[in-house]
Amino acid sequence: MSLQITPLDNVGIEVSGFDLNAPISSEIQAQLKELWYEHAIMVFRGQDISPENQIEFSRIFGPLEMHPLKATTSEEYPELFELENGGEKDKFFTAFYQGEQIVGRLDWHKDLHYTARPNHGAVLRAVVVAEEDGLTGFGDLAKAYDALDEDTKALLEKLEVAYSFSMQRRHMRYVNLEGYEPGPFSPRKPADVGFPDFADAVYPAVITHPVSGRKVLEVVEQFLDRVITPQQFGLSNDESIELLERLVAHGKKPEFTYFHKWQEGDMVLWDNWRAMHCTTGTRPGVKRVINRTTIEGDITLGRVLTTE
Ligand SMILES: O=C(O)CCC(=O)C(=O)O
Ligand SMILES: [Fe+2]
Repeated sequence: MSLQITPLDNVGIEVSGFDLNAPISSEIQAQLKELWYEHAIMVFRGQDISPENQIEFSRIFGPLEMHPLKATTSEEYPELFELENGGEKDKFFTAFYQGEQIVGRLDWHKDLHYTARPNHGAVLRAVVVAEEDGLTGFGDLAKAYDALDEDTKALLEKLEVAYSFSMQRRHMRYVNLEGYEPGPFSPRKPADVGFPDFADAVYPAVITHPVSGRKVLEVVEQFLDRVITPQQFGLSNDESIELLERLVAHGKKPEFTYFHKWQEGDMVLWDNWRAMHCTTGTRPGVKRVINRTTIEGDITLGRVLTTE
């Protein structure tokens, strides 16, 4: 048995040539892990995979983490996080974009970024495929970093960026708010969804991937708030804002991103230390179910801000 690798559009790979339901040899496991570090985003198609097998497969890449939002984990399989559109909870995730109601749209983000200790990765498996929309986007921030000019790279070595957790999208400074209106049931504060009020998390503007050693642009639109003390590094506050706007736009360029259009039997694994992701959402009433497993982050990449 040997793995076949097909590049996806721009970033990531599709991996085929093995059966996810059969025992996976330690040799193949090692190859899969290596590919994960090399490409960050991996798609598997046409797999008729059970929840147990998803959990077992995910463990190849590290110990699994339970998600803090207990209400959305599966009762039977605590490692599985169930993401559902088209059900009772839709109203809490519904907002207006250019006058259109959309359920579950998420800006580009890294999971648990706001804790300073993001999970290492995650696996998504399509359980019910939305009849339209419901794409998941992935962006490779190592490739985005590599493509920056040398002056920007040198500047970023000196800078730190802060992420400020908030429940209200309109409080986020670097997402596109044009034509956005929250829905009547959109959560307004962390306690509304059982979250603590996280303190700001700070990261170097460029991190070194703990395993591969690659440099990763640590600038992602969701919750992004500011450069820490920009004047100490020769930037006015205005310049630091323009820099973050430029970097956010850079990371989202088509050449660093891939949008996965789900089909039945699809599974996607990504490296959350390197890649960001987003979701396009669905129209109200459209059913979409994804099962997710989370690979623990055993390293703190940022720091929780206590003093500035
Ligand atoms: O529903 C999706 O496609 C992904 C949602 C998401 O951001 C996540 O699972 O971390
Ligand atoms: Fe996410």
